[in-house]
Amino acid sequence: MRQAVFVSLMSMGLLFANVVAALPAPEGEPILWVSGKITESNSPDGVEFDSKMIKQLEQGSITTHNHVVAKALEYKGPKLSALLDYVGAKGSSLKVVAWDDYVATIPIADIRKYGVLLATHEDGIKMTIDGKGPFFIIFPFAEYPELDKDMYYALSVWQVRDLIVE
Ligand SMILES: Nc1nc2c(c(=O)[nH]1)N[C@H]1C(S)=C(S)[C@@H](COP(=O)(O)O)O[C@H]1N2
Ligand SMILES: [Mo]
Repeated sequence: MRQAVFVSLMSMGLLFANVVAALPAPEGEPILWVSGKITESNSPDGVEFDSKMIKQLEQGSITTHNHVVAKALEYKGPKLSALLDYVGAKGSSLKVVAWDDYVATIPIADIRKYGVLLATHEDGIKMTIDGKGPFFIIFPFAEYPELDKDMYYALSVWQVRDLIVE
């Protein structure tokens, strides 16, 4: 009996450890805040990222023009799908909030289908907040002509600050 109680307490403990599934806290200054329908956390509101955590995510590259820049430039940064997997995203859309309080909501199916990036670099140069940084949502416009419409331009958020899984 006593052993059974001990075993069930142990498994409850393990279960609890699984539920809170704490990710390491950022060592540096947080630069991106992710919240909403996610299973992982490293802060009361969700997952905070510093630049080191951002670099550890699977990176991608997209060379494309966009509605702002006619010339094709190479964008690099974490794949948004890798970030969604890291935080344990359970929703179907991603609300993106910029430092200028601009808000856009991207279907997660589009993020996966088009390999959308949370770009940090443009032609090898790190984007800063006085430009399109620290993060610029990049769709592969050059590769998929069907993206060339207002909806996807409006989803190309720059100066990204918060991501909320809905
Ligand atoms: N941070 C931020 N990103 C944004 C916007 C904005 O106002 N702030 N406008 C969006 C909209 S509605 C469009 S159509 C394009 C506009 O880009 P442009 O005005 O540079 O052509 O960027 C998108 N990304
Ligand atoms: Mo727009």
